[in-house]
Amino acid sequence: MALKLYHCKGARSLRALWTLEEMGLPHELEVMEFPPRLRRDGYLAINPLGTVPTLTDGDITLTESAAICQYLVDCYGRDPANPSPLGLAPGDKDYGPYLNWLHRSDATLTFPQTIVLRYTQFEPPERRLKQAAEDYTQWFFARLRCVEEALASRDYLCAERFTIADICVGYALVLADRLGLSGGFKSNTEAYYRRLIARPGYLRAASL
Ligand SMILES: N[C@@H](CCC(=O)N[C@@H](CS)C(=O)NCC(=O)O)C(=O)O
Repeated sequence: MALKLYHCKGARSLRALWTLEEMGLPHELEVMEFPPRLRRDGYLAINPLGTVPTLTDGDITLTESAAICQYLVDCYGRDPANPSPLGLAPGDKDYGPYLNWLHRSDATLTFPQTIVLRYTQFEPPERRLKQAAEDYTQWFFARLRCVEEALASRDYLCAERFTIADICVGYALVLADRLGLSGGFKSNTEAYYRRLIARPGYLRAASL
């Protein structure tokens, strides 16, 4: 096994690192200054987009955080003698919702947050856009209703257990917290978020 993760503290690469920690998979970790395209010599040769995460596994390279989580459970969590509970497979009852949450975690939940982050923190003061930040904050909370509703009668999003769907959606809640938006979580979401970030696997990943 030759897994290597390129990570920046607090970035989406936390999803991949959290999955590695939950699975107990041996890996090499490189923690870089953000943004790595400017701060880590040679990073664009590894990932031409300059984004994190990047996972390499021998000559395979992945750069999408939710895809990396799925790759890890599918390629390293399917030992019939000891399958990882973090992944679902076609044929599992909740496989459809599981895939939907994996994609939703980025395409629907972190997408509006990225605009808030950019126009409240990353741009220089003269380029910040209060209106865009407010509008996309509202957009985020409108989309977050799906999480609140899904948790009305269960502790985790699918399969009645903790999976990478929770890791991927959980990162959107971590980012919301970082953006100062967690005060807007409704009760199910708030309790879920507390449950996720109390996990030893999360705590280890977040500390690195
Ligand atoms: N859809 C990608 C997004 C990757 C991404 O945009 N990562 C951000 C950090 S959270 C980044 O590296 N930004 C730095 C840059 O754009 O230079 C994923 O989920 O991995």
